Amino acid sequence: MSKGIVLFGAPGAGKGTLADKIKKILPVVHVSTGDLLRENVRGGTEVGKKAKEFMDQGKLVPDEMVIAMVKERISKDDVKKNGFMLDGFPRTVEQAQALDKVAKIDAVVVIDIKKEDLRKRILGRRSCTKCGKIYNIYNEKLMPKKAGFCDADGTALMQRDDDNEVTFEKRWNTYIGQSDAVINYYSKKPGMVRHVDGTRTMEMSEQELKKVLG
Ligand code: G5P
Ligand code: MG
Repeated sequence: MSKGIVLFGAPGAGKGTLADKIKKILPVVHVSTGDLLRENVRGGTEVGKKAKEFMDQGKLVPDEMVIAMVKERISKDDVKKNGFMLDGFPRTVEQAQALDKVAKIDAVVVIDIKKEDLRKRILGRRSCTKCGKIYNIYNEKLMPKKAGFCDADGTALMQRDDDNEVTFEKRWNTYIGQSDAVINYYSKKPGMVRHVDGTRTMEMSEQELKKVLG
């Protein structure tokens, strides 16, 4: 049966990186609201123009915009067939309630990490605009082979507009303001929330991951 997975965690916790790992063991469709919003920003759409103001300030994009975007994406055939893995959604109780009305969630994976571990992750992150692959210039294991270019397709890597000290601080505060309420919401359903240690998600074996995902 197809799965509904939610990846939850602070900015830079490793949601996108863990999603890549999970995709190798489960055929679920990776839906990152941050990536969808950035695609809209790059494409100059109305959604993108409105969203950019919030994103650049490290604030949440209004619920109704993000909920509509996710509903549309998860109604597509690939998701119906293979299930989904949401990355960065839901981020508010309102979003979680809206999601419950249209989809069944099997697991909420919370990536636990301390704020002091996140700075280098955020400031050193680079990503490929073509395939989405994520790198980190401060970590030998996560560096691209050729500085500035994607290993997979040779595209020039980019740094996100919100990956700077000032916006990170705001994104962190936004996360702290909403995270407990969302985790409490899902904790009411026994067994739903599964915590993973964000300092060692890269080392987690396939077996460990499968156990977490049930
Ligand atoms: P995003 O795009 O969802 P954030 O802030 O939630 O942004 P972010 O920054 O994308 O999350 P991540 O995906 O959790 O972080 O982390 P990642 O990219 O995988 O890893 C970060 C860095 O650490 C990388 O360089 C990676 O190589 C490295 N790394 C990963 N794992 C490890 C590890 O195990 N060890 C080490 N040493 N390094 C590692 O949202 C952006 C904005 O969009 C809007 C908001 O404005 C938000 O601020 N938005 C929404 N607004 C409202 N509602 C929603 N649902 C929204 N979703 C997005
Ligand atoms: Mg991400």
